Amino acid sequence: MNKNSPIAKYRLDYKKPDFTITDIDLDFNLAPEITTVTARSHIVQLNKATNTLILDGEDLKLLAMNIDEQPWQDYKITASGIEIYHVPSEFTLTIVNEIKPIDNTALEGLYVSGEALCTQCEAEGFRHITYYLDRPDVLARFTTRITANKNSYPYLLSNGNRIAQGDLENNQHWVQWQDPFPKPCYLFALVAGDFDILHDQFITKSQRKIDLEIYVDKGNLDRSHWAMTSLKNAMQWDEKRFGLEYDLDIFMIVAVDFFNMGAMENKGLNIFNSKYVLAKPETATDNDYLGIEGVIGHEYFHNWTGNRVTCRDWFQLSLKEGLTVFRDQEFSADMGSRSVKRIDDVKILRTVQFAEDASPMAHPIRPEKVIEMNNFYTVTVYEKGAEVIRMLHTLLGEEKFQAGMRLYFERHDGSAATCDDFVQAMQDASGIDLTHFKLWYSQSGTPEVTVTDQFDKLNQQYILTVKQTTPPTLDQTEKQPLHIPLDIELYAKDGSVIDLQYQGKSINHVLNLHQTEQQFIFDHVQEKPIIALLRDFSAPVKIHYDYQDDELIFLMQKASNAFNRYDAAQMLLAKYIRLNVSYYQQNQAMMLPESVIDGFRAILLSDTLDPALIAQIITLPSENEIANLFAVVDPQAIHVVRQFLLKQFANELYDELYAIYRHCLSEYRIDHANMAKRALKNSCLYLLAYADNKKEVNLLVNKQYQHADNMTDSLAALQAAVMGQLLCKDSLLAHFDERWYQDGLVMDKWFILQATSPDHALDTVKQLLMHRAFSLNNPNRIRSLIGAFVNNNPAAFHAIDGSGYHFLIEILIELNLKNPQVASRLIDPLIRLKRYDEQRASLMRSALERLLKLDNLSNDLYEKISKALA
Ligand code: 0A1
Ligand code: ZN
Repeated sequence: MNKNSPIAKYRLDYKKPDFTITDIDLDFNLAPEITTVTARSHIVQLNKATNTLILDGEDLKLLAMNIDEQPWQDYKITASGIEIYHVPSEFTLTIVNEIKPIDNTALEGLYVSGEALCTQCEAEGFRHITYYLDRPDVLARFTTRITANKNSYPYLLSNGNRIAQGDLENNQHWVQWQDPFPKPCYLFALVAGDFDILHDQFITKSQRKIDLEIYVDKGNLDRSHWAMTSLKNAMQWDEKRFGLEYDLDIFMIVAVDFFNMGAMENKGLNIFNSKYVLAKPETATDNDYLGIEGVIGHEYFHNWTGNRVTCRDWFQLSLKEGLTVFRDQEFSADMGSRSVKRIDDVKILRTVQFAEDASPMAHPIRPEKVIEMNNFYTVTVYEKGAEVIRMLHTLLGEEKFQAGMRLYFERHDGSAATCDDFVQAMQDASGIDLTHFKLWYSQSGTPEVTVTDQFDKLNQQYILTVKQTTPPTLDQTEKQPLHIPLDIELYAKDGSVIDLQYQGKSINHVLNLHQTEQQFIFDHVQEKPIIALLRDFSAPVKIHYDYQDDELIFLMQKASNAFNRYDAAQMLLAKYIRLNVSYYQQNQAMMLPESVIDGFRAILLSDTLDPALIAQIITLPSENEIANLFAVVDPQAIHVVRQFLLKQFANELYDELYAIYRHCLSEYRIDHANMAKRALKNSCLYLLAYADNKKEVNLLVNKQYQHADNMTDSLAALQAAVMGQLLCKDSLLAHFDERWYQDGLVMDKWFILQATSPDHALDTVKQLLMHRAFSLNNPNRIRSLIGAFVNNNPAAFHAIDGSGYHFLIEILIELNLKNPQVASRLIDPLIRLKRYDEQRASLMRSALERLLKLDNLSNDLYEKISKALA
């Protein structure tokens, strides 16, 4: 951590390691205050030109060093590790060092979570445990022996299989683990603590019996069953869809309360943020259940895509993350509603990833230059990375895509690979030329595709002209045309689908865009068709086409693709949002035509559509989604316009919303059909909360809250009360607090609601910093109170007096030292100053300049601030 000399690394500077480590024996003598680590590594020289071994290490106290069992003094400790001179070409290195888990508030390396000790080593956490070649292309076989107090730490866990254990004097005991699969050190894990354990088994397709164990805090066993169900579903799905079987005899998941991210795929011993494990109907919403299913799947799928084949260097992160997100998305789609899942994923991409492209942190899915690797666990690497894999899947089709996967494993199993290796396997297995497609890995930014059309009645031809351009991003000014798969469909006025053909041949509905401008001609088209563009969001692009309102209403009702229906509704709303923002800015009255309301009414009353899809269509875009429609964002105007639209919908559709609400009341079950009904019911309730008929709605909301037997319904009622500023708001908030204040995960929901409330949110957030359930040491609490405020309450955060920025700076000053990773995620909304008017931009700039002057500014924050101020 040094603001004056953070060293950037470049992808193109990759060099093979000079040495490798084939085997490592770790021995931990565990205690929270001081842990002693003894590491015995078998080291082999790879580059004959050097006999200096350079190991990474941070915050370590070296106690002893031996080479081939002899004390070794020929070394120097440096700022980033240790240099050991004149080493032999093959030898055993023994290092003994001390670490202090209790002081580790950054939650990287070995740290204390509640009563337990646990590790987080991705990306570069292992260097906080011992001196090592902390890079993903060094793969070693690990054995780990852990000694600790038996009362405080009855369970001692690490990767692989338990091979020995025993008791010692003074209430100490030990366990030894062996992982037969060579792995990079970022996949190392250790957990010590006292837990309740849920046991189960899975029989693989080749009839191997796998023990499944989920470790949770004592008393939480009744919240671990859904995670186990999800795990078994994931194991089965990976066998069926990808032909991939689990490889060890045991698979463990540990839930911890203090975790910087969602979860971690350590070999055989996944460590999870408890948010993505614990669920029971009283405490978890339907979305929590879906989140758990997705993250359990994600980490499990990493066993092949990430662990068996890992990354050569961290610039290749999307090799494992983009692919694994694609796999978890497909898993969730196969388990539930494919179209609803697709829309949810697209929403995240359009809201958060498009915003990242428009920010100073814009980068390709395979970054070129990195100061702090932890800053690159981004929506671009993950979600856009998954879109790139999805485009490959669209271009190849399932069968060839799976052939590509098989070839990829055949070539790279047990080794560290690159994104190029992956695309090469896809190309070789399919015979499809992917040379141009590879540009998606190196070009950043959101491509814009503009479509114009022409109907030639005389020749019965429909002609599409498609142009593409990618606006410059901060990291890259020059852009080239990409290979974009554009999935389309044409409709006649009666709703029938028009066959795509040209000169007697049928044309595939996925058009291949390669050039800045291309034309596509369709024959035998008898009338001007209505076009559905970007079916299923076939590419991560912005699309422009001059739709008329009636065409969008037609697509909302008739498009065969659910995403297109949803998207047509979004485009219709976007049109009137833009218009009303400019009306508002010019002090004119806002308006929404009756025909638009009628279009939504028809969707609401449809008895053929999936209720969850209806819920998505009638949910207005968030203020952040709306912000992406504008080059210069006016958060105040966006807020007012959105509130206006909510009110219009609520009042105009009041009777229908009420009726559908009642129609959807049903007994609580956890299955997708039941969840879908609940989603629609609660979307209706949410809209109703904005109606003028406050009295009636207040009764309805209050009643739902009082009678709810599950968190989805209680929280939906509470949300309606807060967002609609209903009379019952304060009493319900107080009741919720009293009932749940001891349960951090539940209180997170309560914090989020108040942080995103339209009413005096900043004052409330400041007060809640002192709440009994809040702690600035716990990343989940920080994200739900402070993160929700700065990210999801843009009108309040961007208050024109700068109070939101000032508040964030104070918090960041504290977190910069405590937990740089969490601080660095919180700063994102502040570095986007170029998206705002001059007054806000200058306030944001001075806030950032203040931070830049800090002593001990972390590399994490430095990287982002320096880009923002450049
Ligand atoms: N590989 C994990 C994500 C992860 C990354 C970094 C972490 O700590 C800095 C923790 C987890 C995943 O993709 O799930
Ligand atoms: Zn992952």
